[in-house]
Amino acid sequence: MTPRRPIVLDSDPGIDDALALQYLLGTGLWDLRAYTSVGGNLPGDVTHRNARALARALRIDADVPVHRGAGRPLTRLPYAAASAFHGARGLGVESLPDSTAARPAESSAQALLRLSREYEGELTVCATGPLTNVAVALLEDPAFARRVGSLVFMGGAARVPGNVTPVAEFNAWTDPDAAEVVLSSGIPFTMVDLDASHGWLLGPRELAALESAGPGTGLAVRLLRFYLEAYRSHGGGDSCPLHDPLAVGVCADPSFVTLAEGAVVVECDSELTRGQTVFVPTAAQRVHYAGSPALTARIRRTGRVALGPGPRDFTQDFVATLPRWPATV
Ligand SMILES: [Ca+2]
Repeated sequence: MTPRRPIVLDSDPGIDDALALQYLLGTGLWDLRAYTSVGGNLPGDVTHRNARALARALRIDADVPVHRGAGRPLTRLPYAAASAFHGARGLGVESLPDSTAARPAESSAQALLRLSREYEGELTVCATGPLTNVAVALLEDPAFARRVGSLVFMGGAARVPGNVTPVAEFNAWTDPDAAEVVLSSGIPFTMVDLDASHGWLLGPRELAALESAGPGTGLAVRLLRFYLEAYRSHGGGDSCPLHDPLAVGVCADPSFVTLAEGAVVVECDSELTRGQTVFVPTAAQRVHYAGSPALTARIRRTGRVALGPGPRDFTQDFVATLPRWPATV
């Protein structure tokens, strides 16, 4: 049996964040060293409470510390809550009891920095909310970028429209400055964007499969019903994307997406295009920005960017994996 690899899940729960956590545990592939919350879908105090409650519901709160993260974006005003998709308190209509575990003294960024030293070159960081915590870690210690083995994050839109404005995806829009700090840092990143996540949908058939899997997927089914209804009422038809779980999937197997190498530059100045993630393929570097030494240097910081779904069926894997880690509620 291969040893489980160290990972931190950094998230802003959030319905699909909750599903991502259960999926991660269900894979059995990971040694979850910390669950770090960040403000995003809702303010930081709410996402932290949700993260603690989810850790309890998924029976990990005695073993996995849940750290509190950034309470606001780096320079922007606090979040416009995404309650329309996630519910007034972030987890549909659920009100899960808080964990009784002690609250760690370290912030999310401090935990990320410590773990990057303990597991230098080996640590995977999976971020499914705005990149504020990762940016704070990088601002405190830029060498975090070279100690992290791999950063996989859900966010951005490379070649498709955004989902909060015509050009911007929610996480990148919420804290564009943090995203730019991260993507210009040299950290080995994989961007799991709307280009890919809109390719792996969950609909009534998959919901029925999860429902028949027993009580351990009851919480996930209730959350998904709320999420599906939100997508339906926003014109999404009868299915919803699996944004955050897909990012967790890609940490273990990139073949769930189709990747290309290049730079991603985040628009931070214009209010019109705030949070737009401009993908500059590596092959195009000599063509673009010839007149700008600053941009020419910037686009040398490259990573992997998903341009669409990949050959392996993520929706199927998600439905098969979730029941392997039953929730208590
Ligand atoms: Ca999220």
